[in-house]
Amino acid sequence: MPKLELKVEGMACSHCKRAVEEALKTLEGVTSVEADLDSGKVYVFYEGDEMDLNSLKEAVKSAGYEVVE
Ligand SMILES: [Cu+2]
Repeated sequence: MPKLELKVEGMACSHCKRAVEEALKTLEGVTSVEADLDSGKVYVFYEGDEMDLNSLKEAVKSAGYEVVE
């Protein structure tokens, strides 16, 4: 399964982690999301040809966090 790796700023606790994961999971094509609080890395697993990076960024932003990479 294809995977994208994002670096997200602002996640401080398990609530942040869940907020980011849930926001990304609502996107079309996304099958699962795993956020790591320590590193700020968020792994997005998806199906289909390509995932639109901008919609991922928007979803993270609307949850109140920022994709920095
Ligand atoms: Cu938090």
